[in-house]
Amino acid sequence: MSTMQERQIQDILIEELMIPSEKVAHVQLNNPLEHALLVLVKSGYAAVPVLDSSYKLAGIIGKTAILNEILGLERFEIEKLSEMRVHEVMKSDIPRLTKKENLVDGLNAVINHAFACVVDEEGHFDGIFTRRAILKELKKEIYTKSYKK
Ligand code: 4BW
Repeated sequence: MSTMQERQIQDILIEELMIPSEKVAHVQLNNPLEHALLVLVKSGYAAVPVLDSSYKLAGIIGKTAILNEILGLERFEIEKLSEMRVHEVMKSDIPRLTKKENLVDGLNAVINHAFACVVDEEGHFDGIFTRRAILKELKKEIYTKSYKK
């Protein structure tokens, strides 16, 4: 890759490609698991961000984690959906990005995750950066290169 192309990629900021918070489905720390499962099923997403009451990022929660949690020896223990809260099941060790990081930082963050959450200096949730955003940029890059040949 040429220096010119590298510079262009590093000039693309996360804030240009992220999905802003108001368009991101999310749940809150103290929501019952039942609410989280409803949001996940209705939105169609496998996992969504978890926020605290001041809109700070706390983690993410996914369908598989919820189903694993309520899986008993012989049946799903459905009653747990109303007894347990999101904070008991969510994953908090997740990649985080800031708006001013660039596409390469974003690429590193989504190698092992379908999306990375974007936060400000105080941890407030700004949005998400997805694998789809990276793939769209790579597609542009490939098309531009083919066109130049
Ligand atoms: O409802 C959907 N609309 C569209 N346009 N695409 C969807 C939808 N649901 C899934 N997809 C596609 C996307 O390409 O399937 C991919 C995997 O979805 P996921 O992970 O396993 O639910 C989607 O890839 P992506 O856009 O790169 O998104 C990666 C992950 O980011 C999703 C989901 O966990 C999260 N996500 C994306 N948009 C979101 C969101 N979470 C909450 N709110 C959003 N608006």
